Amino acid sequence: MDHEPVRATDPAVADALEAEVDRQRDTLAMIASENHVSRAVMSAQGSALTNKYAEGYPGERYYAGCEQADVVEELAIERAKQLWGAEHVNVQPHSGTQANMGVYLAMLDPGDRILSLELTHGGHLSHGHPANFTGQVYDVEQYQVDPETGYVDYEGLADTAAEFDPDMIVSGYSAYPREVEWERIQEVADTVDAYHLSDIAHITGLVAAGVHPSPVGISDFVTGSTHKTIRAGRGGIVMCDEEYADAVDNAVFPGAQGGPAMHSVAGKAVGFREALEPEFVDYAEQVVENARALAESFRERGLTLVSGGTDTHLVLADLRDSHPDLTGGTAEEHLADADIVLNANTVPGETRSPFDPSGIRAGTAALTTRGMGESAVREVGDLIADVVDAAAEERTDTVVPEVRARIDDLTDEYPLYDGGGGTVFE
Ligand code: DSN
Repeated sequence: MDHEPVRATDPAVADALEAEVDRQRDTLAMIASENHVSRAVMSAQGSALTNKYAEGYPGERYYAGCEQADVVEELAIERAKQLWGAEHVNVQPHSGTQANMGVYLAMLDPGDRILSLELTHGGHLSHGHPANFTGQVYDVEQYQVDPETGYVDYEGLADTAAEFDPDMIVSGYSAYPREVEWERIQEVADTVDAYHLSDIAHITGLVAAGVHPSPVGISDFVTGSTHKTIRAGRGGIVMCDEEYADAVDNAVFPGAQGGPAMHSVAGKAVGFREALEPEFVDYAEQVVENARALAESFRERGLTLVSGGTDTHLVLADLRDSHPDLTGGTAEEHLADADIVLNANTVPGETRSPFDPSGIRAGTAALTTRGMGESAVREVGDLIADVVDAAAEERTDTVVPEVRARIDDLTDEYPLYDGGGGTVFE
């Protein structure tokens, strides 16, 4: 990484940036919402477009000098249309939450009703949590996953929708390991005459590659973030049919945001081009195969998985059965000591606090970017189980250093940003 210009003027920040690259190289990024972007995406995000104000949209800007901003934004839009097949795309949202905000502002009035999945069942803050603007501005009711199966309770969703009469139903989740049946939720939305927003933030890359069914053409609105499985750098995106294009564009700017972050839009354009290469389908397929391998290794070691397994890039383990006295937070801490970085997560029927919940969530997008296949990921699953067992039995003093040493070997074997990580990184 070229941090020389920073080092010349600001050694304190340069030290932190270099230490962060080292941290990413030397640890396994298993937070399911994270990934490693290519050098090309990073270069675009660090480009001179950070200087440019470009309020408006290509060809209709409020400021002069937007010729190159227009080129970049049009490329990002065209490539997104190719990837996801949407009629209309807005690539300006600063994040997935800003993308959702754009849709809510476009279609709802304050006090309107949103029906969404509970946060502890896999939903997201921006789907109506009281701590988020959505919970404060809109009237929110929530559906759940089936406590027995861990799959979305589609019948319960339909019953709640019939009673609550929502203006918008939100599907698409942050900690849900199974395929979402978009059509079933769309049928409910049709029955109660509600809009349907599908937030595919976590699975944008899987949907683009066709390894998870697409809600595009089914739901009215599809939102996402661009830095998770799609690997196009930090930001958000909204997709919809042409009939909602003006409403969405006006809601994103000037409704929710001022000037777009054009350097991020450039990152999106570059990352989307990478995702249009045939290798990206191989990558996305491998992400899912790796998540299945991780699930298998967890199951073999006695961990209980929400829904019993995975169809996506993530697994969610509920530690309460296997390790009743171990919290997700304690497991997360010891795993971080062993250089495995994942997050403690709430689980359906959560009995602990969101600050120290009962589950751990692990994703395979970043490991797959480093080039890992099923056998390496299965070994990582075993190493995670070793640390979890040791944490429950207060044996971490001996086990964590052993696991850390093995992770050190694995991160050398699957390098990052120095020739490793597949073709887009070379
Ligand atoms: N914080 C992200 C996640 O981890 O799922 C979503 O915004």
